[in-house]
Amino acid sequence: MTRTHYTVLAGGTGAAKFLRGLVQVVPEEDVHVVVNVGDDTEIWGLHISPDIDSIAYALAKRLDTVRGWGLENETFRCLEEAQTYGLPSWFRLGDRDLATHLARTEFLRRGLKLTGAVAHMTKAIGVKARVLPATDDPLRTKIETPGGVLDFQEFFVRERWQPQVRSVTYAGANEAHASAAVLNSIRESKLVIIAPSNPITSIGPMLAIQDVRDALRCTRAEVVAISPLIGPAAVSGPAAKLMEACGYEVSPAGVARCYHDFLDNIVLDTRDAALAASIRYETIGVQITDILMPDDEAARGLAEFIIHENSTAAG
Ligand code: FO1
Repeated sequence: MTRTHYTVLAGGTGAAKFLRGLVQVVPEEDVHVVVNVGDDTEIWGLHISPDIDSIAYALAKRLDTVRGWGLENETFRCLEEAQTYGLPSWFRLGDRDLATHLARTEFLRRGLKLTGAVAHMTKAIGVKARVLPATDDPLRTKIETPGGVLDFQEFFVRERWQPQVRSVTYAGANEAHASAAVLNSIRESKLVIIAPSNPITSIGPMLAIQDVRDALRCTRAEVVAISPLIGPAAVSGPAAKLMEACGYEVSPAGVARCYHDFLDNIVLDTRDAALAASIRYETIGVQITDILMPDDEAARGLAEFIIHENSTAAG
């Protein structure tokens, strides 16, 4: 059977940028995106799926690329009004973004699974790629701090990722299963790409689902990860802090170790070329290029590099 699609494991901002590049290089319909749901939360009774929305909005060219989340040209008048009633306003739901959360919550209430709701909604906004929640089961990232256990959004947005982190856990992971669509996408892929997303809170929750990890170990496709770190610093967000808290070396070599049991290749930034020898020693291939994506043009360049470097394996 000819394998025609590319599978990308994705979190939010970094993955969204990369996907904008990838769909300039391969047909968008050939892209399957398996997306983290560990960041999902409930605000004002609405089911919020931040990573799914960032990916969908980016592919629909509607993402606010300056903020890295939500819709462009957004207003927050409902949020202001909600404050009048004492509703929490630390998580900024935009007026037009609210329609997305209302629609998803309504579709779930009618009995659709998250996968079905997302398929319907992404089609409606013109996304041709398949956007697949990693699981339809409840899976939530929990951050243990000295002040107590926080949901991911409480830690990331409300507390601006300042509290000390004692541990990270994935509530529901042991009971969660990946959908058949996710497993088929990984197993039958031409190439699996791990986006430059936080290994602990964006990719980690998906790897905590045993089916997903097994599919990555067993797939015939090569698996290539793009480092979300340059040297010891995250390109954006708390990846470095969380890796350290989870006992990983804070470097692209530490990222490779997070994925050691299924990773074939890792893409490092030119500035980290000196790390290549130690990673290759662990039998993971190293590919070196400029991994920063300040704009769509740079993202296209990175995607082109990855498809080209891994095209023999992809067949
Ligand atoms: N990120 C923030 O830093 N502040 C916010 O108020 C915020 C609101 C928000 C609303 C909808 C949505 O889909 C995402 C939102 N995000 C916000 C982004 C989100 O917290 C993170 O980018 C991801 O969870 C990390 O990948």
